[in-house]
Amino acid sequence: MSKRKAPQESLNQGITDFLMELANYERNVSRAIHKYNAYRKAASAISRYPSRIQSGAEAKKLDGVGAKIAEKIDEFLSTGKLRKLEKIRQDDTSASINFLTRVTGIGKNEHKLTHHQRIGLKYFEDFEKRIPREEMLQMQEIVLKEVKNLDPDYIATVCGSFRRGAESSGDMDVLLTHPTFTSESSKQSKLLHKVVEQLEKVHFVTDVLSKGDTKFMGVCQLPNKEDGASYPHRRIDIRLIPKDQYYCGVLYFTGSDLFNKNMRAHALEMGFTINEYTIRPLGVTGVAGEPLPVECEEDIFDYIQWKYREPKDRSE
Ligand code: DCP
Ligand code: CA
Repeated sequence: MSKRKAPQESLNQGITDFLMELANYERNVSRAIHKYNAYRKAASAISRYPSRIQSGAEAKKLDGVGAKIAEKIDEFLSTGKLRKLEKIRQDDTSASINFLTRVTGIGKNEHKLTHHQRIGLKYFEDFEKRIPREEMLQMQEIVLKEVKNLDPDYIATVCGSFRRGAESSGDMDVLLTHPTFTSESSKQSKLLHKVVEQLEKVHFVTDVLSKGDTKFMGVCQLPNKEDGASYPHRRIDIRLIPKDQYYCGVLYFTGSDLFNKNMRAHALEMGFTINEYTIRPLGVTGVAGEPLPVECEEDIFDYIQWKYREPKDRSE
């Protein structure tokens, strides 16, 4: 059931509609709450007016309708539209914000955002920026150093577009495993939490979006530059994967997604099914068998009789 009341058709619907659209724009995009209230008040007065308004001057007699709104009403009555509104509608930012506001009520209830959404807003502009490879290299160095310091038996790989050699990346995708953690062994969530805590301790990880036993999603930042300038905050995901599934994970998270699709299609032709965790043979009936042992990425290519492709050659 809709929480909104069904709008009552009024004689001056065209005018009240454009006033409410302006009101929402002022609230959601300009964050001008007084203008928002002014437009709403005018719209409300006009919606209660019992006859069809013929001019701005007529409307101006109503409480809440000032000179500027009267001018807009004149423009609307003579041309059937409003230049200000046309401009607003063409603007991508305001269109997006209005859309988001409508869908989730973000603008209205900022205090009701989830923690994840709040961090997303806090670093909104940073997260839109891609990460130059030079910075990814520095980030990788920090992560690998801290992991190895904790326990040299850890294995960690920065995957995603970075591993494919991309000049810039959208985020940092780190995979983590440890020889004592397999799909047969009991859960070892400490293995992930220890790494996250260490990265927080050295102030590399700055915020936590979510922290599960096997998947951490968060925010990180390189230490300030020599001149004191700071780097943008970046998105980082760390996944803890059982050792026996590690290389299927590395393959999957190295991508690209197009390459993954093509490789899976080839695997199917050869009678195997590959996913983010395992490679399994398909029986004659099409039922997947037990996972095959995998010690490195090459093993997976070998099973499906595909020539090994270096990460840099995996764009498709
Ligand atoms: N992946 C996939 N299919 C998806 C999403 C992801 O196969 N629907 C795999 C391939 C991607 C990898 O996970 O390369 C990481 O996902 P990202 O979205 O982080 O993609 P990239 O790291 O390739 O690109 P970007 O530089 O934008 O982060
Ligand atoms: Ca990525």
